[in-house]
Amino acid sequence: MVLMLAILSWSAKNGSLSGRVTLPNGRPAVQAIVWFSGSIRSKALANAMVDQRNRSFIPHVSVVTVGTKVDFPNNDIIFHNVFTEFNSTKFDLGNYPKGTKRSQVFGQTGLAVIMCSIHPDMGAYVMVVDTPYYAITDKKGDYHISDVPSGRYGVQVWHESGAKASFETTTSDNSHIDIPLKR
Ligand SMILES: [Cu+2]
Repeated sequence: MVLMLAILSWSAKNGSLSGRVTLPNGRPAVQAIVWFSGSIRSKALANAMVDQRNRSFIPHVSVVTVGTKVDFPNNDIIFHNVFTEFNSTKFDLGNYPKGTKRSQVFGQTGLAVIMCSIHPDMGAYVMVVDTPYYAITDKKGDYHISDVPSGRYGVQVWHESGAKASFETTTSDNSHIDIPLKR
C-alpha cells in the first residue's frame, strides 16, 4: 500500500519541455509550432479567433485542438474574405464587412492556410492538433510546454518557411531540448 501510494505520487508529478528552435541557417525560428503527437487526445477549445485588422490576420500563427470552432471576425474598416486550404480541401467563408464574423470548425488534424482573396498579401496559419501539449515559439525561438506528465512522446515542429523536425523523447521533470529545423 505504501509502495503503491509512492508510485502514484511519483507518476502524478508533471514536468515541462522547453528549449530553442532554430532555422537551418541558425537563426531563431519565430512562431514555430511545437506539439506532441501520438496517442494523447485533446478536447476542443471553448473559443479561438483569427481577427482581421489593418489588413492582416491576427495572430499570424495559431494552434487549436481538433473540433475547435474558429471565429474569423472582420474588425477592419474594409471588406475581407476568408478562404482556407485545409488538408487539400478548400473552404470559402465569403466576403463580409466590418463588424461581422464567420466561423469554421476544424474536425481533423492538419494545417489550415488562411487567405483573403481580396488582399493577396494577407495570410495566416492555423495548426489543428490532437493534444493539449503545444507551444508557439517567441521572438528568440524559445518554446515552453508546461504540465507534461513524465513519459515518452513524439514531438513535431513546424515553421512557415517549410522547415520542420520530428523526433521522440522521454520527458521527466523539466526537460530542455533545443531543436534545429531542417528543410
Ligand atoms: Cu482582406
